[in-house]
Amino acid sequence: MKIYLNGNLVPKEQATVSVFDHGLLYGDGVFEGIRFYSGRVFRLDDHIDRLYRSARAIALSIPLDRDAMSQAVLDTIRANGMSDGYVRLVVTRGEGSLGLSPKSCPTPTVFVIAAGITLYPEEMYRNGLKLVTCSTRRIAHGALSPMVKSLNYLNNIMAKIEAEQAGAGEGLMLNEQGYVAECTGDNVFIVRDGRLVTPPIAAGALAGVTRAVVFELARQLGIDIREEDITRYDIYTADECFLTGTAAEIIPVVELDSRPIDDGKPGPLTLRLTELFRELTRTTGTPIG
Ligand code: PXG
Repeated sequence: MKIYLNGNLVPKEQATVSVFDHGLLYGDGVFEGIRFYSGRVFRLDDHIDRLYRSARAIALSIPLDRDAMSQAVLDTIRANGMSDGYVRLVVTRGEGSLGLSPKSCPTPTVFVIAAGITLYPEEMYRNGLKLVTCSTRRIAHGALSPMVKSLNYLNNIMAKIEAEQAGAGEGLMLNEQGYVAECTGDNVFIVRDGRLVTPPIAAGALAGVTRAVVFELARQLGIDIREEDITRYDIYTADECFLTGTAAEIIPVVELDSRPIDDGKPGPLTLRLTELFRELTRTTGTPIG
């Protein structure tokens, strides 16, 4: 396996980062997770844009321009001879001295991994997954913008542990006000009276790339789609529910907190969107070359 590290493609064994890297010491950095299908990278520009927005928000200056960064992603995939898989793109504050200040970090560390990812077993795509509400709240805007895809995922990890301990496939995260924000690594949607509803970004949802694709698909299908604050009640009583994410794609949810959603089976609109999404991933994207 070849890894892109600071401008070079090196064997995995040589792809090492200093123990003084602030990405490791403080979680100071940003990342993206990107998929490629059938030799094309899905929504590469959207992911690169979000990476640069995340970096700007934490005052981290990425030492490559967007085109060079996109090229690094494509080069890494090509060097590994893959046509389908997952890319992890990470930019950290870089190596520095002990102490929080980024002033001691002159050069950010950039690395790109191309690998496989399976987030949920295939059976969950057919039968749907179960959610539980986590007591760990989604990070508040006043603490660190939840829009930043930073290397600080500890609160989501705590929520994931809660979900796993409860035997659920995913954990639902609420914001400080008690409204639904999202799941630990996915956005959440419900179907109610033929309409799609998802929490607004202001509720603490990440501006998901897959979430945006669902907005496009809904418009194509002529289905009304809205961003509205929702509560757990809205999920308990929804006609359908599903999650979206780069790793998860679109996955049906059939239960929340032991309450079946509608008849406890994946809903028809969820299945239709999944079909259209899969079609898009097979037919669009930036060619690996
Ligand atoms: N919310 C959060 C908190 C995320 O981290 C999403 C929503 C979905 O966004 P996209 O753009 O992917 O549609 C994410 C992204 C993992 C993993 O290992 C999850 C994500 C990214 C990378 C890895 O579970 N989710």
